[in-house]
Amino acid sequence: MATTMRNLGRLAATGRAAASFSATATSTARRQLILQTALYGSRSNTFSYAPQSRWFSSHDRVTVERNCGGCNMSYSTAASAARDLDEKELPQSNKNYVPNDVVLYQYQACPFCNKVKAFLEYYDIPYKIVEVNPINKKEIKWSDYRKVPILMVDGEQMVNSSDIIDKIYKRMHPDSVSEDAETQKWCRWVDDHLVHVLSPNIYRSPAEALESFDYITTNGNFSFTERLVVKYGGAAAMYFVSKKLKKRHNITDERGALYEAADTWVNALNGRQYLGGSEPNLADLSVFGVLRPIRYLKSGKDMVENTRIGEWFTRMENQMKPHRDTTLQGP
Ligand SMILES: N[C@@H](CCC(=O)N[C@@H](CS)C(=O)NCC(=O)O)C(=O)O
Repeated sequence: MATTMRNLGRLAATGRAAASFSATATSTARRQLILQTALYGSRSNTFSYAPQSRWFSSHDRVTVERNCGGCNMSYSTAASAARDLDEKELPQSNKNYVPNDVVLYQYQACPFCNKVKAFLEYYDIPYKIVEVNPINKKEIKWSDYRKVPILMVDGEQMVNSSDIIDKIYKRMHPDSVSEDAETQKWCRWVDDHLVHVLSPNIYRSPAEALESFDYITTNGNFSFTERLVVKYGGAAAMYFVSKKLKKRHNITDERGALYEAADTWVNALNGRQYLGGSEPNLADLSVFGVLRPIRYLKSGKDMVENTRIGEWFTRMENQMKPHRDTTLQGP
């Protein structure tokens, strides 16, 4: 997806799509930023559970109310979403190491952020979320690292989704040898292949690009004006960029590539409930995490209808523990 961002930036630089943003953007750089970052930025003014709720992680069971002007924001939490910590239900390893204070800086729809969230939720690690505004990124101004996810773990900054997961996993399993070759192979497949199939699919047609940007902007951390500009401008831009991405990644039929990836994954399961056997492992969590934001978009629905991935996906959804720290921080 970093490639997506670079491509998007390049396209923006040509000015072809940037014109769409001229209503509010104050400079070319700003327009570029909007384009570059709109892809996975997301946050809602009001999260409440609704028909499309399954697009969201359990984190979103939080109810968020935000003043439209963006000045006053109050967050209330759905206490029912908080799940009592029952030691007996926790994976054994979680009893050894549980970080105290975990804060995830994210874009709601970012596949890499969702990988980290899937990991935290599976291991029932409470975390706070800071939704980053993808245009000014002011929530991560303090960091030299300019991407998300950033995970602060008891004051320590962790970056890069795979590294974050590996680090925490190793702390939770200090005595275990590193992940087996099969798990490592499929974790790499997620980063090297699966993520590249997503953009050409979710921006495949003007209607799908608009659907994706509706999701992104409805749930992203944008001002009212940014939301409108990014929704339509971003959809138009990404529709064209996704065609370039298809070429770059040698994809001729984007849906075919998505279906093939989904069935390749199911074949890898080889009859097992999860790649990890009777319990998900890090590869299960990675595949699930990156697919989660698209699952209830048209591309994700098509994927489930046309491949064998649905049952595994539902099993994975059921493995996620409700997000237990309902604190949201934002501008
Ligand atoms: N390899 C990184 C990739 C992270 C990444 O590319 N994140 C995107 C969001 S999906 C990003 O922050 N792009 C830069 C930007 O938004 O300006 C990871 O796995 O965490």
